[in-house]
Amino acid sequence: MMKFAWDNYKQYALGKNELRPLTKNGHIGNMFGGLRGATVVDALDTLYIMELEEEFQEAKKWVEKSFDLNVNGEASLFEVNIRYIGGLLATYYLTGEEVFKSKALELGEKLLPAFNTPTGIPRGVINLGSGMSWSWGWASAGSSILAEFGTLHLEFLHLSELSGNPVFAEKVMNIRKVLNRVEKPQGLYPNFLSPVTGNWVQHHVSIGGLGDSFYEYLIKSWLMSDKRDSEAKKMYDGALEAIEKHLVQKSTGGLTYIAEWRGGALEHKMGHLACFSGGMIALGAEDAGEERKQHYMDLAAEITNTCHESYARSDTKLGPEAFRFDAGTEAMATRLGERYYILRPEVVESYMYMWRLTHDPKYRQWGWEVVQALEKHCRVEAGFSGIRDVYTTTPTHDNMQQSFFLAETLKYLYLLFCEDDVLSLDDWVFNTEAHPLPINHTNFKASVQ
Ligand code: DMJ
Repeated sequence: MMKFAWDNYKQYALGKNELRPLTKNGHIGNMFGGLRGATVVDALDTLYIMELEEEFQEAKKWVEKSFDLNVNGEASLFEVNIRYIGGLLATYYLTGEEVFKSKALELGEKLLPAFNTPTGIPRGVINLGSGMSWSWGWASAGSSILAEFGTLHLEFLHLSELSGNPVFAEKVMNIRKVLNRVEKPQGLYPNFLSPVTGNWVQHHVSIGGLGDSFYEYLIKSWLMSDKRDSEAKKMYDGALEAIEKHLVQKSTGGLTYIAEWRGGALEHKMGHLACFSGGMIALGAEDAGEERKQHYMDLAAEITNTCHESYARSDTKLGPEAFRFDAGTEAMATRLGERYYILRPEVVESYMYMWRLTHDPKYRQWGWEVVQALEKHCRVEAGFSGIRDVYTTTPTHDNMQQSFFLAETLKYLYLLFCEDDVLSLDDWVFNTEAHPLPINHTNFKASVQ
């Protein structure tokens, strides 16, 4: 599947950001500010890990010869960090090849002006040429997004480590400071924060989109520091406790899910994005103390089961973008606009963690069901495509092979069927785009205050 996805991207879209597999051309989009080759950089480490050597060399050659960082355009700080910097750093650590390190550092420098705000909380959009930065037009009152400024920590610590320049680590440690200072409503972290005042702008809380990887990076910061960054662990424990108290629900049919919170009122909806949380909670359970460990493993298994149900209850056996628990519905999309599947990884991501941490064979079984469904409904003549409606067996394709399909979905599926020592969880943490970063077993100064 990886070879098919890559070969088609290479044939029809090399150098563009994504492949359009129906029209057999490339897509550039407006997320990466003039940067190109998002699929190349996102796919590098997956090709390497899968030992697709020829294909890895093709990707590497493109980075060496054609990857231009002197661009001018508005980029998402978050997306550039998780896909490009994460992909380059992981490939450097896996191969030791300097080109990946130098590109990561050069790109990292270009992101720094986004932090020039009164609080040091970065804005979401940056012009990679001029260094000017903005908040997203759609974000309330010029706010920055929790999942965006909260998903820089892992990569930025590595940028400091590799460059010897503390500035990257300082920027992300300051984000922590601001977050620790501001009062949390009932211990929860809302999704919108003003980079000017450092106060919350709106009280919407979600473990799915807009919040998700902030929580993920707290527990992974702790793990990546070889369990020395106790501030991150404390923040994670506090956040998870509040989430469990206020957001975790049980449906009448007995399914556990995590609802969204709008200033106190619950919306009984779970996004596909929120399905990473089963894996995250299992990953953190080990260090929750004897008493809590089993409790969190059970919670992780229940949430993963609910996400599996969202797949099992569809005609394609792929899950919708969001599913709801209301008006007699359980784990199914109720709105037309939420029935699509865009090759997202979060459900198989949780299967991979649950498999590694429990070895219950059902997770491999569930992963295999996803493989079969992808082959049946998403494979088209020239690549893999998202579908517009998971509830019909003759779905319309959206003509987009997302770069995270190669970075994450296929990598997590592959790891689900590998031995545990392939990218062992004892040695690596995956950034939120599934790019592996090494756990520091020696002296990683930047990660500990
Ligand atoms: C990926 O880019 C990352 O996993 C991110 O954290 C959330 N969204 C996509 C995949 O769905």
